[in-house]
Order: sequence, then structure tokens, then C-alpha cells
Amino acid sequence: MKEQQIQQSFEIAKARYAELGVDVEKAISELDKLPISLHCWQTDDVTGFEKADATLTGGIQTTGNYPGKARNIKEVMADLEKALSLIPGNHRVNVHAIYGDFSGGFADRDQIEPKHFQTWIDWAKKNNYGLDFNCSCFSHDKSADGLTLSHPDPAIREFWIEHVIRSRKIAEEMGRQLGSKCMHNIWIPDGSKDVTVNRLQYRQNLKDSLDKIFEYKTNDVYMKDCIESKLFGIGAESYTVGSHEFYMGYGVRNNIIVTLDGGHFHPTEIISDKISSLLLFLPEVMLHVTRGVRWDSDHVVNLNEEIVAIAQEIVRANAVDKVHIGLDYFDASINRIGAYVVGVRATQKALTQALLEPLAKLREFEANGQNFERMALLEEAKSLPWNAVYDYYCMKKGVIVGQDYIVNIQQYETDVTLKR
Ligand code: RNT
Ligand code: ZN
Repeated sequence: MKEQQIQQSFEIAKARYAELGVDVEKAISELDKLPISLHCWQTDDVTGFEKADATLTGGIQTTGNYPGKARNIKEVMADLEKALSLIPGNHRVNVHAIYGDFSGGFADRDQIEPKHFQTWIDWAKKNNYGLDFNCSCFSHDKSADGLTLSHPDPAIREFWIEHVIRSRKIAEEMGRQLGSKCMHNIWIPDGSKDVTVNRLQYRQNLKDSLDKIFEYKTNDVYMKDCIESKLFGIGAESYTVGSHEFYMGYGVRNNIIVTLDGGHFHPTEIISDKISSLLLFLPEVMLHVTRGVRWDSDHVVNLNEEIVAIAQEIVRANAVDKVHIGLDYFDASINRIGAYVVGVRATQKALTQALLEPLAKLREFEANGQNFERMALLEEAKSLPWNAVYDYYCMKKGVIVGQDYIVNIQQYETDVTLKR
């Protein structure tokens, strides 16, 4: 698209929104302040770099074998830089503990230190990205039976407690060096394939482990803790220790942020409706935005109703500063850089729509009991020219507008990823 066309479409959109009392420039500046955390694990199908033949366990799975996956940290970084060059705004990168730099010698999970992540910190600093971090309680000998922090064996629990505390320290160091708060997320795969008669016991173990983990106090200027619930995993179909009720209870009692992953609930259950409830009891919420197809399949985020509803809830609940948006999907069947760009752009388009919503008018209708009017305006808002605003935003940020990023990614595939 030509610059002039983009500008003209934007002017028309701006006038259209002004009629509804919506300030387009303000929406753009708010969108520009909204970071999205790109999960590093889409680059290499969640294998990490602890050892060459690492396999993914923990009830999560990638399917597909698209050529060109990243084979080392350098390639992960190159791919993320490429993806981020096609996304407007300043964003964050979400790193898992299995992505440490072990070129100076391997360190097991209970031995990792900030030095193993200095490469990431230096890179983030250079590129002006924020960093988020995750302990990795899966793909390890000591999680082979599907249990970690809730394990009946205290020695195994201790191992994972140590790992998580070390990960929280690494997150703290990332936030300190970068001057940007690092969100540290705890997700564990613990559960069982078949019916357990010890539901309470495992949950008691997990609670005790978390209590020990949080005994170590971090500086919350530099990092914040999050805990992520789940419904089931592959091989853990009958019982998951860290259920939503478990973590919501734990989080509210201990003032720890709850992470809502869009794929971790029953198929018709949505996370958008949970945001306003959680925010009444917790100061912030972390999101793992994903697209489940029939199950927690971790498909690339597309611009569907739920992502729009999530964005609307963030804006309608006045929670732009309280909701942290992270992506969490791993599609190994398509171009992996494209997977990021599509997912982030879809998320930003949803946010654009939400920020441009004629909210004052809608709220007025609702307060007056004018429900037809509310419905009609909501319907109209869906097809207002929000995309002209997003295109304009991309152009202003010097990022490719519209579908032209497809050929750009194809070129990177030819030049870089297919040569791996
Ligand atoms: C798994 C959780 C978790 C992981 C990542 C790798 O179901 O969603 O967040 O996807 O930590
Ligand atoms: Zn997740």
C-alpha cells in the first residue's frame, strides 16, 4: 500500500471515529505503550539448549516438523529480532530456564545462576527489549513421572523448589539490569493420567513447596511472581494439581499474580470474563494468549472473538497497566517467524479495536436501559475502520503495512532459516 493511501484512509477513519467521540490519536498512543511478551519457545518447538537431544515432556506437545527451527541461542535471537522488526512498538521477550547459555559449562536446574542468562540480558539491553522469565519444571529426569513441586518424595520437591527460587533470582537480576520489571511465571505439569485417590495430598505438597519458594523475598521493583493454572495435560487427563481454584486461592491469599492461559480451561470457558473478577482481588493479572483448537493445542493467535473480548475487557476494566500480555503457543508446522508476526499483529489488532471502542456512548446506552442501541453500536463498532488506524500505526513506526510482511518472511526463510 502506498503511504498516501494509508494516510488518506487514516484521515477518513479518524473523522468517522470522531463522530462517535473517539480520539484516535489517543488510542494510538495507548497502543504504542502496550508491550506484548514474545515467548522465545516458538523458535525451537520448546526444546531449549541444555543438551542436544532434549525432548519436550510435561504434557505439552508441538506437532509438525517445519524446516528451519532455531538450533542455538544465536538463532533464537536472530529469529526474534526478525519477528520484532515486523511488529510495531516496543516489546518483551519471555525466556524459559532451559534456554540458558551453557557455553561456559552445563548447569542443572538446581544450579542455574544469573550468569547463564547474561547473554540474554545483554542482547535485550542492546535491542531495548524487556525480558520475562520462567522456571522450567518439565523435560527433565526429575519430572519423568509427571510430578515436580507436588512430588511425594521430599528430595524431588526440594530439587524443584531450589530451581524455582534460582529462577526467581534470575528474573530479579534481569529486571534490575534492564530497569524493566520482569514477570516470572511458575507453571508445573503435575498431574495424573488416571484417577488419583490423593488429590488433597498432592495439593498440600504443592502448597508447602510454594510457601518455601516464596519465603525467599525478591524486590518487586525488579520482578513479580505469577502462578499459572491448568485443566489437564497429555498424560495428565484425570487430575491436575495446580488447578484454577488452587492457584486462585493461593494467589489471593498470598497476593501473587495469577496467570490465565487461554488454553487451560474447558473448551467453551473463556478467560476474558475472568479478568475483571481477578482484578478485584489481585493488583495485576498475567495472560498467556493462545488459541486452543478443540483442546489446549497452542495454535497461533488469530484475530478471533476471544482475543477481541480479552482486549475489550482490558480496556473496559481500565486495566491497561494491570494486565500483562504474554503469548504462549508453539506451532511447529508453519514458518515459526511468521507464527510470531501473525500472533502479535492479531493481538495488536484486537487491542486497536478495543482502544477505539465508543465506550462512553455504549455505557450511556447501557445506563439508560437502551439495550437495542447498545447492541446496534457494538455491532457497528466491529466494522468501523479500525484497521486503517492499525495500518497507519505500522507506517508511523516504520514497520511494513499489511500483507507485504508475507514476502519479507519468505525472503528470510530463503536467506536464513532454510540454510540451517
Ligand atoms: C503449559 C503452559 C506453560 C507452557 C510454557 C512453555 O501448558 O501453558 O505456560 O506453555 O511455560
Ligand atoms: Zn501458558
